[in-house]
Amino acid sequence: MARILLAALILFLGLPAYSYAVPAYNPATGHWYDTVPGGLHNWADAEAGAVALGGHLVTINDAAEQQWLLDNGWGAPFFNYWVGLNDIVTEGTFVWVSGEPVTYTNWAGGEPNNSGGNEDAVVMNWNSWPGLWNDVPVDFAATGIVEYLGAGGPVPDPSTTVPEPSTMLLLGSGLVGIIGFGRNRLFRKAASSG
Ligand SMILES: [Ca+2]
Ligand SMILES: [Ca+2]
Ligand SMILES: [Ca+2]
Repeated sequence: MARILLAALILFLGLPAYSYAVPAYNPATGHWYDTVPGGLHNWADAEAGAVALGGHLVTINDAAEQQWLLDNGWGAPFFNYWVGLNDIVTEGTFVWVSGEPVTYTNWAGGEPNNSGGNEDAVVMNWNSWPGLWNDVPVDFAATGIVEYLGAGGPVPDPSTTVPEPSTMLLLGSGLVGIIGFGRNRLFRKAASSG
């Protein structure tokens, strides 16, 4: 019985690690990220969707940002995500659509290969390799990741926003007490199952 309770508790406590909350904020870059809505798009439509939200397709500036994306909802292999890198203007010269300089690359082996002579946009998570990049045709269908500009970001979802302390006080001490009681029970449970 204790084992079942412990397993249930581990499952309960572990759930947040597997259910990603997007939009997501990366404290290292100070930017918000989200999935461009509407499912699969060609590269231009994905970028247009990102601009409409107030950003661009993601610019991966360093290995830390790449890893952060993998750890925060965009890490599944075979799920191709558009990034902002492209060589649409000059074949072989890759630039970020955000205008930021190329300071980091994470190409899959043998890429970019401009296969068929018309691969000018870049997806990450190519094949079974989380994060690795491949140049593909611009009319390939993939999901876009938007990186918001500056400190800008999406309007916070009220259902996931933690109330300010002053709001908590207005809600009354009764509710606060219930939350506190629930928390204490949870922690006691965690402590007793060891
Ligand atoms: Ca970036
Ligand atoms: Ca190309
Ligand atoms: Ca390629």
